[in-house]
Amino acid sequence: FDHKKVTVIFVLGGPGAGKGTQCSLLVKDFGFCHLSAGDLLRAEQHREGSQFGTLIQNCIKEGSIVPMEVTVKLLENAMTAAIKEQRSGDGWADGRGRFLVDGFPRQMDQAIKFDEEVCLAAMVLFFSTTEEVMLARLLERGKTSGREDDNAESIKKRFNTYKETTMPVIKHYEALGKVTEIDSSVSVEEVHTHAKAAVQKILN
Ligand code: UP5
Ligand code: MG
Repeated sequence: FDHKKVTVIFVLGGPGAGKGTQCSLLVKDFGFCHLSAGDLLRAEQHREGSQFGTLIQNCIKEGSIVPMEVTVKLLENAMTAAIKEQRSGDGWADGRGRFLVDGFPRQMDQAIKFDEEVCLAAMVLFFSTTEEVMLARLLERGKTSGREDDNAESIKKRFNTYKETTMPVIKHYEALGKVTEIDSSVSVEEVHTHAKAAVQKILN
């Protein structure tokens, strides 16, 4: 993608840190197109005729990472479609597509592939809180979410993958000076105030 035409922000943080919640609010503030890698994978899992259904289902339940080719392709397709339709609101007012890429990249190989083949991200929003907080949120959400990975056993595996595989990605972008870390232990509104200010900075 032409860097002059798109602004990509990666949104990272542990399972249940509040990535999706905050992205929805930033969409309203700035007219971003919100692409959740997890949501795209879940949609692909249930798409009739998909050859990846079982693979995705197993990875999600085990909290492991789906092979990057699948996820990068889904993101690329979604971005292309959004640009074509000029989907989302104000983000297109200045002729630029604005994307919040939520829950991606969560493994170094994905990060490198996306940087090289899709585009460079302008910044990384990193929502951080404790495992205790994340566990409580996920178990609560699990009562109604229907997500196959919102159970104690899967959550434990997701935490491990996050620590071992995704934290190095965050460290990588930190070394490049791209990360803004936001404490997401506090209320949705407070987290949003900080996230909004951080995004505003790079859009100016
Ligand atoms: N909540 C949110 N913020 C709150 C706050 N400040 N105070 C109180 N409550 C708050 O929030 C979680 C819950 O907490 C909600 O009930 C919310 O109301 C409440 P949410 O905003 O949904 O958090 P989020 O960080 O988005 O949590 P999510 O569970 O979506 O994170 P994951 O990273 O685990 O899930 P994701 O969908 O990104 O990935 C799922 C799986 O897909 C991965 O485990 C992996 O197997 C696979 N995957 C890949 O293989 N590759 C990828 O690139 C991406 C995913
Ligand atoms: Mg999410």
